[in-house]
Amino acid sequence: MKVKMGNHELEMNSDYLTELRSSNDILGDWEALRMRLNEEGYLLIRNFHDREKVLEARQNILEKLQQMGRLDPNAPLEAGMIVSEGKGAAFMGVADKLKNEIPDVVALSESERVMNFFDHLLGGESLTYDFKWPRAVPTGGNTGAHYDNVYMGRGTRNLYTCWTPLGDVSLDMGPLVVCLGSQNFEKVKSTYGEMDVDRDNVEGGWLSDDPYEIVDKFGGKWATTSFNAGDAIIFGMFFLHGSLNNTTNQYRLSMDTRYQLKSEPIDERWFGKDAKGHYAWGKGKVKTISEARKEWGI
Ligand SMILES: O=C(O)CCC(=O)C(=O)O
Repeated sequence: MKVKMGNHELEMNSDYLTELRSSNDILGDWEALRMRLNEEGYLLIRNFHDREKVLEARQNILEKLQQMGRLDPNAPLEAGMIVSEGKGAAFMGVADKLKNEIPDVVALSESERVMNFFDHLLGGESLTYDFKWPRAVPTGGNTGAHYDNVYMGRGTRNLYTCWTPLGDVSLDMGPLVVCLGSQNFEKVKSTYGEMDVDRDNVEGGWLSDDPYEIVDKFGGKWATTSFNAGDAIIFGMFFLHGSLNNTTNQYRLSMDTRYQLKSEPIDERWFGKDAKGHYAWGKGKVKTISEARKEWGI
């Protein structure tokens, strides 16, 4: 099967793209899970969340999209069909206001089941960012390859992203795609990976929108899968990822949320009632990623 990432077509099960491996075989063995996360860079867990709670969160976000006039009024709500004169993406990063607007989405990210998992995985009491990134990705939408550290690297490095599809997300709906091995791209980690978009003001923050360029230049292999509601994938701050294009006329709904130990330093931008988020990025003189990459020698 062929899929798209930006302007590039990739063949599933080829030299450039493979299937993600699930870690359900070692669930409950915390040492094994930590080792796998460390060695492979991610944990894909099927039925990580209570599927019913994910479907409630989906309903919640769909109702919100309907109120915003984003959905085709002639299609069933559950399909999340985009209105024909679609306005593009919706949400993409919200703090306190969200708690009232899509409470079931926020509750899912902070559920006892999720927090218990991170308490065990991290070996202590965990916390989650107040800021959440729910996404309604339209037809043609995708995310280019990036490390999350460039957006949230001011606190502990022992910080994890959990990407949760809010519904079943097949390959043509644009699921998350990760670059296996990118946790070991030392030169990329110490240059691009140490960038801070609010300090360095580099356009977009993506290392590249070309999946072939990454593999040919730095190594690794892309990997993705079809996700079902309930599944989640967890990875650290230095693991290149993005998403495939959504080629359907339904919104791809997902959320990405962050977890760390309570005892470790936090990145203040993402906490509190008035979490300021990115405050300087995109303002003033912006550097292009190609200029920055030239300077870094990558
Ligand atoms: O959902 C996407 O398109 C991108 C998600 C992402 O970049 C993340 O989870 O950090």
